[in-house]
Amino acid sequence: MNEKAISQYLSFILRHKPEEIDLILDREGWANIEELISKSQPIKNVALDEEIIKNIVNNSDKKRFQISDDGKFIRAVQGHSTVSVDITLKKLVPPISLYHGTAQRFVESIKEQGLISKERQYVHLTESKNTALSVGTRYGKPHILVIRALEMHKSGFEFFQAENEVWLVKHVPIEFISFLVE
Ligand code: HQG
Repeated sequence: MNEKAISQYLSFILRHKPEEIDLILDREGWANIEELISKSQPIKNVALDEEIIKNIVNNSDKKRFQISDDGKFIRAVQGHSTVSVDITLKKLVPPISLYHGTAQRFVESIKEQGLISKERQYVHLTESKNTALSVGTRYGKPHILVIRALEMHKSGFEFFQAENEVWLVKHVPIEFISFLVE
C-alpha cells in the first residue's frame, strides 16, 4: 500500500479541497470517516477503508491527522488553506526562538515582506531544526530562518500550537527574522 500517496490524498481533502469529493467539514475541520470513505476515489487502486485510515493516522511521521474520541471523525491538525476551517488552537507563549524552513529562492522576497502564510491560514514554525530543513527542501535548496519568537510575542503577536506541536502565527515581520547562512 502506498501510505505516502494516501496521506497526501487525505491532506488534500482535509486541508484544502473537501468539495472535490463533495465532503463537508464542520467548523472545526472534522469529516465523518464513513462519509469520507464512501466518497473517496481509490488511491493508486487502493480503496480507503477504516483500517487504512487509522493506520495512516497512527503512523504519520508528523502526526498530521487526528481521530475524534468517539472514532467517527477525522481532521487535519494544521496546514489548512485560508477558507475551509476555524480550528480552536492553543494560544501559548513560544520559546525564545523557532525555526522556519524555506527555499533559498524565496529568501529575497521574504526579506521584503517577512514571512506570509500564502495559501495557508498560518505561517508554520517548528522547534526542530531538522524538521525545518526537510520542510525547506520541499521547495528547492533549503534555507533555515531563525525567528525571535519570544520577542515577537512580547511585541503583541499571538502564537498558537497545533496538536502536533507545529507553531502557527499569522505573519512574521522581517525584524524578527535572522537570515542564517547555511
Ligand atoms: C514561503 C508541512 C516568498 C515559505 C510542513 C514556504 C509545515 C515566502 C512557502 C507545513 C514568503 C509556503 C507548511 C514571502 C513565506 N515570499 N516566499 N514573503 N513567506 N514564503 O507549504 O511552511 O508535511 O504553504 O517559506 O511541515 O513550507 O504538509 O508552507 O516555503 O508544517 O504535513 O512560501 O507543511 O507539513 O509553503 O509548510 P507552504 P510551509 P506537511
